[in-house]
Parts: sequence; structure tokens; C-alpha cells
Amino acid sequence: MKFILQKLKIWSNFTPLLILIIKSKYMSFTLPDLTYGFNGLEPHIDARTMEIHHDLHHNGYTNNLNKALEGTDAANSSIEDILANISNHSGAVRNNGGGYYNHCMFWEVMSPNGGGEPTGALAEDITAKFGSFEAFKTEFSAAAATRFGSGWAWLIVDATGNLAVTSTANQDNPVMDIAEVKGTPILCVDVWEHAYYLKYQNRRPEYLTNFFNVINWTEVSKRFEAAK
Ligand code: MN3
Repeated sequence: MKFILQKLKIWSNFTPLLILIIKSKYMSFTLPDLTYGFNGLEPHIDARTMEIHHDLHHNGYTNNLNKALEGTDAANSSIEDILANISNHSGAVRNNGGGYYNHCMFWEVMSPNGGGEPTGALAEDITAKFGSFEAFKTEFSAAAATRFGSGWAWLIVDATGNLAVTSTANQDNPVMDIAEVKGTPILCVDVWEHAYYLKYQNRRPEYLTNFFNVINWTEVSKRFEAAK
């Protein structure tokens, strides 16, 4: 009996720790694995850039987001909910929450089998909105090329169901309540120098031309259908 009581006492001492471990397991964001190898997007995006970008940069945003949310009411929220109310959060949540979300999407809208042009309803909407796929490509690339400093370019579905091209600074995105142009992003490109500098140095437009060779239009179409 004494032995059992002792055992119970030992476990009860650990209870707060166990709760903390369980909580941290359930209430934290995790770095997603890439569904292709670091070299999967070669020669358009080089393996070393992908490795550093995913394992160091995206991992950093993920860990820092979890740290920034620790002990707050939002620790249990979805990333979309956090971003939609970002004006109520700290700068650390804004930067790292954006960084977390944006990169999760970025990996998915690229593929080793990517490139070409979209088909179906998305292709029709792009032509209706921009005039042609080429005209869309020009507008999207210009938004990405002219974003001063670090940021992202986006193709979004806005509140009225229309496509729009936009860009944001730093790790901001169109999901955030503070965004100048809000909507549901269906395609994004990272124009931080860490996304292209090893291979392209200061030649951002060349990186953007090559980005079009890896766009996963199947995934973009899926996001388009869900957002409509
Ligand atoms: Mn990045």
C-alpha cells in the first residue's frame, strides 16, 4: 500500500509536466515536410536554396510562432483565424504567423511536374480577368518584381469571387485583416532574397520567369475551386 501511494505521489508530481507536454503537442504548429526532394525543382530552384529555405527559414518561423503564442488565448486557434485577426496580435505573431502560413502554401503551389498553363474554370477566369494567360503572367511577375525589399506576390480570389493580383511586404498576406487588398490566396511567390539569391543573385525577374516552370496548377485550381 505504501508503495502504491509513493508511486501515485511520484506521478502526481509529474502531472503538471505531462499536461504541459500534451498541451505543447496539441497546441503548436509543425513544419510540414516537402512532398518532393530538395532537388525536385531543379534546375529552376536549386536544391541548396530549398534545403536552407525549408529547414532553416520556415522552421524558424514555425518555432518562433509557437513561442510567440505560448500561453495566449490564440494558441489553440487555426492559423487562418489568427491571421484574420492579426491586428490584435504582437509583431512577432504577425511576422512568424505570416511566415509560417506563406511558406506552407508556397511549397504546395510548386511541383517537380509543374509549369505549363492552368485548365478548366481557372483558365477561363484568368482569361476573363486579365485578357490572356500571358497578360496574367506579365501582371503577376510585375507585382513580384516591383515589390520593394522583401515580400510576396499573390493571386487571390477576393470577397466578390473575382481574381486579383496583389503583393505584400515582409511576411504579410491577403488573409490578414490589415492587408490593403484582402482575399483568399490561391498562388504565391516568395520574393525574399533567401528564395533565390544563391542561384540568381540580384536577378529577381529571372527567378520569376523560372518560377512559372514549377507552378503546380492542379493545386492552384483546387484552391480556386475551394475559394469560389
Ligand atoms: Mn521565404
